[in-house]
Amino acid sequence: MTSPSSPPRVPGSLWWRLLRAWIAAVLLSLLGYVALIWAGVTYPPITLFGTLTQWLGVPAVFQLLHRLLGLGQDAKLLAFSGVAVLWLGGLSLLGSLERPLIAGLALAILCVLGLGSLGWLVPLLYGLAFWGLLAALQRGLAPQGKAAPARPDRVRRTTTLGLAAGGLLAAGGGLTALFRQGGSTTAAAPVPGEPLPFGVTPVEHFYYVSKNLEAFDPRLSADKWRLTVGGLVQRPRTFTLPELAQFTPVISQRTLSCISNPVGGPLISNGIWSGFRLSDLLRQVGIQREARYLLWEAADGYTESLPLGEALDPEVLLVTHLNGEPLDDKHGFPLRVLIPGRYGMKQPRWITKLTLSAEDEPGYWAKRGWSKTARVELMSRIDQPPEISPVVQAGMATFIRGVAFYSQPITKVEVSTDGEKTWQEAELFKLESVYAWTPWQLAWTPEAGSHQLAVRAYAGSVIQKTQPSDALPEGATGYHTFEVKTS
Ligand SMILES: Nc1nc2c(c(=O)[nH]1)N[C@H]1C(S)=C(S)[C@@H](COP(=O)(O)O)O[C@H]1N2
Ligand SMILES: [Mo]
Repeated sequence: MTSPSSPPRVPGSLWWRLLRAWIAAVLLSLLGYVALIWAGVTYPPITLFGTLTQWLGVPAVFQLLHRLLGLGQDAKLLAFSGVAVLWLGGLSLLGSLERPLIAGLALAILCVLGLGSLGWLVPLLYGLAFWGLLAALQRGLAPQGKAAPARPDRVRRTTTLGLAAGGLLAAGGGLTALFRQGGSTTAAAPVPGEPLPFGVTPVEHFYYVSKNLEAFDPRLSADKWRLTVGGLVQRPRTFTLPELAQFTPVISQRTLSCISNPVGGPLISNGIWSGFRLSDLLRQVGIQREARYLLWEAADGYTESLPLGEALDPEVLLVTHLNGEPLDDKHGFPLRVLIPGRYGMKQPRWITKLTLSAEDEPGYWAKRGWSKTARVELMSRIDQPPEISPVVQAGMATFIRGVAFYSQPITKVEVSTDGEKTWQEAELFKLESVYAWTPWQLAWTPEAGSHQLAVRAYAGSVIQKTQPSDALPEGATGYHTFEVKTS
């Protein structure tokens, strides 16, 4: 006997609960996606993908993938599909718990514990939303037995099945769209003689940093240069420059920054690079099972290393051209490495040797106290008015302009003209690549006097660090801020 005030029992067997949880999981994923696109709210499946590729960066997994499929963009998309299955499957299991509130709580806690970089706000939102969805579906779709037969159970069951099938279609459609869209590594090659696309740094202005005096930088001859690939590979070999043309060409717009760039500094530039995927080359030489790290050597004795799992990321490129021209001597002729999301020190120029190894070997700068991973910090910079001649005309409409950059898309830039008391949102100019910086501008008519300018950027739930810190060892943080006067 049930008391009249207790909620109607949910005769829904585990099977019906799973179906409802599946519907809630798909709805939650769709809502989350909309929140990502419209408001830049971090999307947990993407964070999960990042966490897993970091932890599962074990070569065995990637080797299996590459044996099965080769290591094109497809492997990365397949890995993401795996994450989508894990995410939706996990949510369905959680959601099938008897109490929606417990399921929502469990989701929030799992997100906080498992996906540390989400913080607590996003898990809280997701937990609440999941709870709400599950509760609503339970109320709307549960067969109510003897209670109030508003609608016959048959209708509820059919609706549940229909929604679940719709969810299956939506999930399938989403993944297909992702596969269609393919990698982000595509760009139009610049046409020689024509102006570069907006936001791209001309080679003459591309920043330059070297451990060598410029006069002692390598000047390599195209004929004599060789790339030697050895260590734990199945078929060690050397490549001449023309032999590299066998690999599928890739063009990608990417921003490169030096880890020693101070806040507001000039050691950051954006170029259109062409080359090919490192993973294609590694597939050709074959990877031995014990291999764990990739060690680089360059003609100037510079060394760096990368865990093999990360080296197999299809976005890691070996490039021969910058802005449509062969690399010049300064910028690494004939071959240099590009790794998204890392500072320049992680990306050797003039490379001559590539060794797979079971042991890591810290790189040139890592041995000297700089970061081992060299992941980029979220940054923003004011370019106009220039800090070196900070004078503007009183009462004249003008723009404050600059750039922002991170390893994930910039979602918001704010500018202050009153010493960080108030902030205004700047207009963003998205470039064609997610690996490129984001130019921004804000219209401004300065009143007579002096004004303290400042800028800060956001990438989803990642906020630019306020705390000023020196570039050594992990890269500079803090806001770019300076005073301008009116003339
Ligand atoms: N072989 C070699 N590669 C190198 C370096 C170097 O000194 N030697 N410097 C690194 C550093 S610290 C940076 S910031 C970038 C700079 O590249 P760019 O001068 O083409 O902008 O190259 C990296 N690759
Ligand atoms: Mo650097």
